[in-house]
Amino acid sequence: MISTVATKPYADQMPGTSGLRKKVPVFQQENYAENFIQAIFDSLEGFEGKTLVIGGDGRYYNREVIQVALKMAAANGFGKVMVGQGGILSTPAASHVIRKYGAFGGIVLSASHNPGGPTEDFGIKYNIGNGGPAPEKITDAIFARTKVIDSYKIADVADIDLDTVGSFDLAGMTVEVIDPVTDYADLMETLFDFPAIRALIASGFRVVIDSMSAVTGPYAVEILEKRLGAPAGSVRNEIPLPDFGHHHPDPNLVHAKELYDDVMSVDGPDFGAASDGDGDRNMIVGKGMFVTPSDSLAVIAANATCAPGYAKGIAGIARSMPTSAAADRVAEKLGIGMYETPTGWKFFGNLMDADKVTVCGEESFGTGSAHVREKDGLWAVLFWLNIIAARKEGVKDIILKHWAEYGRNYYSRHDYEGVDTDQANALVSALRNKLSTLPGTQIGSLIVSEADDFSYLDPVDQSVSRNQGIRILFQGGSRIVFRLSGTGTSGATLRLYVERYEADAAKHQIETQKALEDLIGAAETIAEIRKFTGMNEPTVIT
Ligand code: VG1
Ligand code: CO
Repeated sequence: MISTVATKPYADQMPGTSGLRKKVPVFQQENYAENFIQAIFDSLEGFEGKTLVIGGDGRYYNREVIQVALKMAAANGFGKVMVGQGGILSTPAASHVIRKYGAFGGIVLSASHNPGGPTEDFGIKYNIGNGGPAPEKITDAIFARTKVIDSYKIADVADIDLDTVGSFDLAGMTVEVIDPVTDYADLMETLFDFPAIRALIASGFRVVIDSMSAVTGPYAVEILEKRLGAPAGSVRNEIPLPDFGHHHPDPNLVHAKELYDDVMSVDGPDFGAASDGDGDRNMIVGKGMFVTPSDSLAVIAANATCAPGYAKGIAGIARSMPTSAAADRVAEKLGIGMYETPTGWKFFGNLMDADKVTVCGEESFGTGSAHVREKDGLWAVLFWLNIIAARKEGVKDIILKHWAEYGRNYYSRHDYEGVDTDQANALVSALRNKLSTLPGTQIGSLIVSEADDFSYLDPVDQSVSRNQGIRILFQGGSRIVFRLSGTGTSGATLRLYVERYEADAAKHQIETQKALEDLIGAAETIAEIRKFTGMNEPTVIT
């Protein structure tokens, strides 16, 4: 009943910022998914008889790979697999299920904010027993294994019915198909003041969530409409579709523009939010105010005690290096630890496990806390609603007061997508070569104070991650950062992150791109982006 199937390695199965992501046709090559899944199992020890969690964001190819993963888990000796009904589990919900049921680990099938469909993206990620993405030590081992793999194990049995909740036998292993929403919704109720949010909504405060035809729909309907009493229809695009209804499920000002325009319109809702494909990202828009993810982290940290789950205060804050320093000022004021990590949620896990930090955030629309070990889109939305209900103020007032108290970190990210990979690498090496000569250089009125390639020493396990992004710091606290994306599936994406601190409240209303103009100009002077990319402008500005 168990077969060992001969296979040949693929050379390109290196996990990126968040798992292995490729176009669907790449995954459809013979044994491609099987090889990677077997490489995961071969890199783990001691899972015999233990539980594995499997779920995905419902995108095209999700169900097929889940069936394969179930049969391979059985053949490799897992005792039980918990899988979301319909193959659905948002990334934060998967993290929670792993933790709640003490599972050995989990396989999350998602390409997150990348489009889905027969010619679009798919992804596989392994999460460890703490519920978080596998650290580099494990992803490196998985990659090494993919390069030499010569066989995989699979049970020769019929497919499991993924649509019926219940327990099934699969070649001696138990498969438990679980409701994907309830555990997660229950967890949210323990963290936030649901009665206060319900009262806010009942008073006429209008909330809209755009699930972008991706995984958060069922979660948002259950929580916002059923448990918090928002009118039916408050959750838009609430049915997860394999191709996300051709949406690009990336919640930002470009791809969630419709929602943004609606909230900004005269009789639009008071509060709008959107999530990405797998439900770990969030975008927050209030009347007259778009909240940058970096500011969102700072505001959540500063107001954390409004929420029952955080009433005792937070232990510390962590942010990815390119995320603005807005949260640093909050940590300073609260007298708690502040950690700067490389990009990618996997770097926060150790800090949370060691109780060094409670809330974490990334500029890429990711915020979360130690309630799970992934970033969590709906969690951020509920946190904002809780803060609004507690402070009895709207988003705009909260943000303006925050800036008045802490100063404003003007912030923007410019993405250059679809750049030729060699050209992108050439740009980065040219930058690296001139790093030591930059300090002291004057560009316009800006003077470079420091320039380096970010390297991180994990304070918990002492592991070191190098080459995590080039930072150019200017006198006065402004900075620009360059790095190449590790989640794309075609060509290279260059990300330029730009930040300027402004203490003076009289200067907090400048249009962001204008406020950052000189830094954007300096980035071009230093990195010659136009020359290397052949592009005059970024493809996406957030
Ligand atoms: C991007 C973001 C990063 C995020 C990662 C995964 O990575 O910049 O902050 O953690 O996506 O998010 P990169 O390497 O492309 O810059 V998700 O929602 O795609 O799991
Ligand atoms: Co995501």
